[in-house]
Amino acid sequence: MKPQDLVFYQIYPRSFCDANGDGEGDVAGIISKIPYLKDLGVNAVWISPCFRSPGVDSGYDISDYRDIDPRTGDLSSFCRMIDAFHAVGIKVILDFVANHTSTEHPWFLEAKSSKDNPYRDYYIWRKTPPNDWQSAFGGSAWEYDAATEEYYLHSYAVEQADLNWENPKVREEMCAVVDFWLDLGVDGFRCDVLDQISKDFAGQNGNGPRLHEFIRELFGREKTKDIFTVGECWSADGENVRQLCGADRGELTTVFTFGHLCLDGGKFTTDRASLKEACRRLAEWQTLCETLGVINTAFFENHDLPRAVSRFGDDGQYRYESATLLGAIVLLSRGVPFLYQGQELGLTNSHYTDVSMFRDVEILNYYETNKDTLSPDELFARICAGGRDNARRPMPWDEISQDNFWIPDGTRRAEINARADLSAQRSVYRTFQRLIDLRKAEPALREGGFVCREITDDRFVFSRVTAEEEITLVCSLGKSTPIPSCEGELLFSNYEKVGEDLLPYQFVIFKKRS
Ligand code: TEU
Repeated sequence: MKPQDLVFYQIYPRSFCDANGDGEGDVAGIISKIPYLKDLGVNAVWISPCFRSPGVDSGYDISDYRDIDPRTGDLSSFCRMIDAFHAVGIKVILDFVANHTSTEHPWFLEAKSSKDNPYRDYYIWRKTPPNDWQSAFGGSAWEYDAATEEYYLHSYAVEQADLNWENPKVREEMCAVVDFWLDLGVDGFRCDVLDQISKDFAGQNGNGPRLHEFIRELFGREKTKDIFTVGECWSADGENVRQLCGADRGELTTVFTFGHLCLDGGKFTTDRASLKEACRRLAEWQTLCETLGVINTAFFENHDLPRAVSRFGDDGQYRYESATLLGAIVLLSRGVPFLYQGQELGLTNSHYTDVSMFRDVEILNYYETNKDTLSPDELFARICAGGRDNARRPMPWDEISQDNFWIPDGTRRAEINARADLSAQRSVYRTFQRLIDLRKAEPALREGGFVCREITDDRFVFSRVTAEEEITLVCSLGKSTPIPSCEGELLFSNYEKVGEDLLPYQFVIFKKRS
């Protein structure tokens, strides 16, 4: 199967489905929802980390790469889950967290025990910090260890120590981790902050000089030649992407880049994000990747991002319309589309006014750093708009909230939940289903070129084109606006009627023979 034939759905296990009622999503819960995913039409899932972990960064701080966290399940249930996905034709990729381990990982416990421990060099130690790198979650990225009188690097939380990829033993260990999961049947990996594994201590923390060599050492092997890999590469520009994407050269199938989502104002901002600007950048990136001949990804959401319908759409009156419009943009784009759990229900951000509602280390650090300088209203408004917990609230399967869940709910569950959406006349899920079906039915949506027709304040129009057909998506970016003249057969819209004007957040899809 070609990468473009895949439609991915990201599962964040802790918050997906709690089958045993202990307050944590689990493997049994995921298995119970396979029919729901199959019906939606996705044919691949990315499972966020649920390996053994102290849980400081919700699983991205791994203390055992080869075991499943007991809160989520165990290795044998996890393997049953992989088989159950495969049985219905859904591929499974796992998160591969290569840049850092938990400081509870046995390697780090050994490493910090003494300077001459054989594991010392698995991590990055310095007598004095060689630069002023900051941790992504705030504060210096160098942490002093009083016992051995050196600093170690942590690009993320203090409890996430960066591995030293210059050490060949680390590279061997990481290849062995990849092989362990391939032997258990997984189809590939989403590689967490992969562009940070090679360091350039005199420059930025990313895209170091040995990055491509390290990636080829991991994925340029006989055993890895047919797997699907997607690297999370925040700092990649066109040239980096050209080098990174090339499974035939032992590098990656594709990458996640974030240019269309890193808009002015930063992460914790209440400034309204511009849908037009996001579309403009997305279109630019689509065109560039096509010119470069690489496979790109298409997405608006993941477990680190606020809900797209709240950020770019209208999560009040036009929630159904804007959620489905954003879905249409992703699912009709060039490359490999990724949906995030709950996006298919049009889940929204919620508003909270008490710090006890949050669990994310990034939010809590931001809160601590800013609580004395910002007013509580401003601080909560920022956290609620940009915080990662928006994506990590429990998946609302029905209207009943679970009191003992690891993260408090407080979402609009009574109104927005899977049961309600599936029986609603205007169901976000059903519209996503139709869009996925369309992508499967129309080669142009998988193989076709990307042609941006128009981006104005009011409209975004693009076509996917092959020698035989042309499929055009016409979007209202929020207001009523005339439909530009589009030839061809009307396939469908997220409104019942298609008139002379597009209505707010309406999309219309046309098909024409070339
Ligand atoms: O994210 C990398 C990353 O850069 C984000 O942490 C980003 O800086 C932040 O979300 C922006 O607000 C990956 C994972 O997706 C994330 O969940 C992890 O926390 C992080 O790596 C560390 O493993």
